[in-house]
This record gives sequence, C-alpha cells and structure tokens, in this order.
Amino acid sequence: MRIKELHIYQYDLPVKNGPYTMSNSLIWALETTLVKLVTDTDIEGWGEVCPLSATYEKSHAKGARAALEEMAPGLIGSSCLPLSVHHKMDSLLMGNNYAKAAVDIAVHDALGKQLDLRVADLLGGAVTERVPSYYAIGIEEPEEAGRIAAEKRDVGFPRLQVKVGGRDPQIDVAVARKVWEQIQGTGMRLALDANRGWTTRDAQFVSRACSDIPLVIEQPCATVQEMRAIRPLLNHPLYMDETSEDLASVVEAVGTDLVDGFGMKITRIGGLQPMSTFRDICAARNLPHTCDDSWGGDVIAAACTHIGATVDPRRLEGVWLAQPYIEGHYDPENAVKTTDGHIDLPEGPGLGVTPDASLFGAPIASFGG
Ligand code: 0XW
Ligand code: MG
Repeated sequence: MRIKELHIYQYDLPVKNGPYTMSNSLIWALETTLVKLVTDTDIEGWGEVCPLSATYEKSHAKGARAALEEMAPGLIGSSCLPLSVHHKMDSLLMGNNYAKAAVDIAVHDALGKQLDLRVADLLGGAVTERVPSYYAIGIEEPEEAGRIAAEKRDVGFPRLQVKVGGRDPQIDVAVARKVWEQIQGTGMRLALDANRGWTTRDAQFVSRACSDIPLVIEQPCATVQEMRAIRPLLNHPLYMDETSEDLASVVEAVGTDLVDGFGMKITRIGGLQPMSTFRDICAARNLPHTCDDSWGGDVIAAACTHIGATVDPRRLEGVWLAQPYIEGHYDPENAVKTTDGHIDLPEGPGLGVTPDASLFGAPIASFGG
C-alpha cells in the first residue's frame, strides 16, 4: 500500500469557555492542521497536529503546515507503513517531529482500515476498552480551583492536574491545599503542572510547603539542568513534560533517574510509532506516564486514546482531551469524549473516527492524485 495523495487542511478552534490558562500563556483560539492521506488502494487516513500557540513548545501552526508542504511531494508514492514513512520523512526534513506526527497518525489510520484493525491493535493490542482521563484546572485562585476540583471529583475523574506558576508561589501552595481538601480520601491523584513557570527556588518552596500532600510535580522549571538540580531537594515525585522533546531526551532522563514519570504528547515525540517506543521504555523502567497531546479535535483525541489503551493500566496516568474546550466534533457519530472521567476506545478499524471534511473547507494544499 502506498501514499497516492496528501491533502492539508487548516481549521480554527476557538476555545470554548476560554481562555485556557497556564503559567506562560492565555489561550483564546488555536489553529489545527489536518492531514488526509489517500492510498493507492483508495483508503483514506486522517492525522492532526495542533500546537498550543507559538510559545508553549518549539512548534507553531504555520510551522506545521510549512513542514508538511516541504515533505509532501517526497511522500507521494512512498510506502504507507509507520516505520517506513518515518525513514522517508527523516530523509526529507530534519526535526519537526510535531508535523511528522500528523502524517504518522494518518498512516496508522489508513493501515488499520486496510487490515481491518483498530490503531490500538496495530500498536500491540488494547489492554482495555475504556481509558482514564484527567482534568486540567487552569491558573485559578484557591476558592475557584477548589470548586472545580469538587465538580470534577463528582463527575468521576480519577486524576486532576492543576496549573501553577507565573505568580507568587504562596498562591500555588494555597491552591494545592484547597484542591487536596476536596479530593483527599477519594483515591483521585493530583499533579501540579508549572509548565516551566517556576524557578528552582519556587519549586523547592512549594514542595516543602506541601510535603504532607501526596502530589506529583510536573515540569516545574524550563530546563533539564534546573530539574536535575532540584531533583534531590523535592519532597515529591518529579514528572517531565515539555523538555522530553524526543526519544533521545526520554532515554537520557530515564537512564539518569532524573524523573519518576512523564506527561507525554504524541505529536511532540513524532507520532504513534515513536510514542509506542516511549511507552515501552517507560514499561522497562516501570514509569507512569500520560498519553496526551497539546490540543486538537477527534482525530488527535482518538490517537491519544488508542495508544493509551495499550498502556499497562498501572502506569497510565490518563489521556487528556481538549474536547471540553472545543465546540462540536469532526465526527459526531463517533465523537471522542470523556464520560464519568473516562474515554471509550473508538470502535471500527483505524482510528475509528471519520472527519466530515466539509467542516474544514478546501484543502490549503494538495499533492499527488
Ligand atoms: C494538560 N495538557 C496535556 C494539555 C495542555 O496542552 C497542556 C498539557 C500539559 O500537561 O502541559
Ligand atoms: Mg504538562
């Protein structure tokens, strides 16, 4: 099976009930990019990449589209198989994992449809049909954070991530305490995610002040050097997110015992193929991790859910979806969404979602045919 056509779509995603707030940004609207592959067996495969603005990570919407347009001519006629397509993409463009991920996901979708297998089964097999999600509480004052925590507790979310950083760390301590008051004793897990917004001083201060709360500290500081410096000084497990930029940085963090787990995004690491390798590295060291992405609709949500369903439940910290902040679905009949804090694995071959392409308008670029 080979790639016959590649079409690129741009689609605006205004943030419902926005803004989405983190230590370094307020998000009101985002641009997602979708890729539709058509194979020489006339099967369609969909992929997606939606950077979380131009400042969250080393990725941005226009860059994704430019990278895809750079690679597309060379991809026409190439084998529609996950590892082969990565070799081909790497021969066409260095880096730009996030853009390559959209092609990777589309290849998995098409291959699954060709073989009549779900993507989860292509990735080694689903160990569950229903994966745990988690809810990310934005930068809030303590009372509001506590109110949201109680609301999500009552919905059934098994885990909460609370955004912190970018302000007086004493407020972060008060937020952590107020949230913990709401979920203590329920079995819900708690992570504080600074999105690189703390200094090493702030991280130590908050960890010491919250030493009685069994929480995880996620991506406290901006660099690996800072994380390594505070690692022995924290009272809490340390998870890495943004600085785990590729498999090499994952291997280095795991190999030097820098982390106790990860918040991992499929597009940052390059797609489902490298994400399954990441999953297996974490399994070798028994490290918990999430299977998330930065943002995006049903296509990226399905991809995260499929890989999440293949992770040993004892290590899956959850699959985060942007769905609560997105109006509508690309495929309303097979919408990927959370219910009671969990996500049902889409049925059907491939990703199990078929976007209504008319939503996205005409492709901004088409290749092959
Ligand atoms: C909570 N997330 C997975 C969603 C947003 O993209 C930010 C991210 C994180 O953990 O940093
Ligand atoms: Mg994070």
